[in-house]
Amino acid sequence: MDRILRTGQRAVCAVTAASALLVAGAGGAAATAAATTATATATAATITVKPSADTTYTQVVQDGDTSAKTTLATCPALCDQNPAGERMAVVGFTVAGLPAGATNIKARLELYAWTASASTTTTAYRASGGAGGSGTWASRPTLGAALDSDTAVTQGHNAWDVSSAVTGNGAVAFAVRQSTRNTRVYWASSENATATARPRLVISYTAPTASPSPSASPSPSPSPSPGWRLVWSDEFDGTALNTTKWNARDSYVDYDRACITSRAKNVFVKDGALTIRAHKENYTCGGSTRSYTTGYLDTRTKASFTYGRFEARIKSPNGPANSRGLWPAFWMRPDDGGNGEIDVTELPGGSAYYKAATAAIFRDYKPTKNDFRYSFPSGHPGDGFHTYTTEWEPGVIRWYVDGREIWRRDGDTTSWLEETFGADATYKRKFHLRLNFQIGGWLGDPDATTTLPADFVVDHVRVWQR
Ligand SMILES: [Ca+2]
Repeated sequence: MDRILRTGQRAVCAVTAASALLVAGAGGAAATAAATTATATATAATITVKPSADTTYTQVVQDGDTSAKTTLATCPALCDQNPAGERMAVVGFTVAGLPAGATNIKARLELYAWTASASTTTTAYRASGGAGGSGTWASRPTLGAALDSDTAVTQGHNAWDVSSAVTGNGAVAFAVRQSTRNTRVYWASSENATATARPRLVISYTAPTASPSPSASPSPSPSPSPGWRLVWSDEFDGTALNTTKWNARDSYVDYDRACITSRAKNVFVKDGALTIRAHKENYTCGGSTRSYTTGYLDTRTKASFTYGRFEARIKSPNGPANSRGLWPAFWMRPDDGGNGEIDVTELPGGSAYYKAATAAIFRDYKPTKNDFRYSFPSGHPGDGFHTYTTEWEPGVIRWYVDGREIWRRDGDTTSWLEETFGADATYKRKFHLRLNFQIGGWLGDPDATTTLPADFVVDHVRVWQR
């Protein structure tokens, strides 16, 4: 087995159910994202964020409010005639998908109550963490300013305006306290069996520009902000792969159902673009015959970078049907083969995945990772060329699709970011680029409906640094 490929194992890449819970839109059916064009240059959109954690903090631990997580409870200081009976509900969210430059951001915290309760005042606060805590009163989060109050509880969803606490992507937590009516109010938690009753954060915003229309043929992509200097690129303008820039591998990996070949049948440059073409054909590699062939490029020993802006303009082969088991990706691994992976984008096919582009970073493959599935507000990665960009800088990594920021990670979100992607004087790490087109694996193998041959087309790859 090729050691370079083996050290880049990524069988655990891409999405988990947990990450799909963070943002509506992931997984398609959960989507409540709705985009409408307000003007030629601004787009109004809504995203609904599901809780990453929640709990009830209570002074009366024996009543089970913190363990019966199908509900959250609130109650004032004198609750059920117990003077030490206060409970508050704390709910955390990880907001992602707000584009850079979004304006008119409005956020509404919604909790579902099973029973209406007149003359019951509830107030939402910004909470400093604590949503995933033990639920004991001693460990309750610090509360910020009151954000919004309501004087009655209605059966169904109740809403508090928490706009001032949501200014961009990242983690945010809220506490709801009850100050009148000396009886508990029960709210559905994120573990409630009724999915539609679970807590949610509904965010509306105006995006600065509309999505560029995908074109059928290669064309320029969004320009980077000033300060970035182009240091490496391949526009794929020739008639053959430039092997001074790329290694085209002949190999195989355990998690890929295909044999990887450098044949022109699998990897070719034509009409200004690179194509990695997967075929259904019997081929022998590693002493056994597999049913597919594909291609795999990397720049190891030819181009490696510490920090930079990494971009590829890509057309995925994956549409809503006939794409199961097809998994193109543009990603990076360190030359030293150690910890760390940056996925600029992964574009797995299949009806459950084709709408989203996955951004991810890995520390190791145990796996310690952060990942995010970005669902296109309209269209999908396979409807034309789209530009996928990652800016890796000291202390922060940002991801963009078609020039819009979709996600970022920093030391606050990711404790191991600096350890894995930092570059101090004694441990300056260089990462090389990878383009591959995996067939099958843990998101599903191709089935009888999968259309092959299939083309993963790359118009360009560009790298900038500052
Ligand atoms: Ca090109």
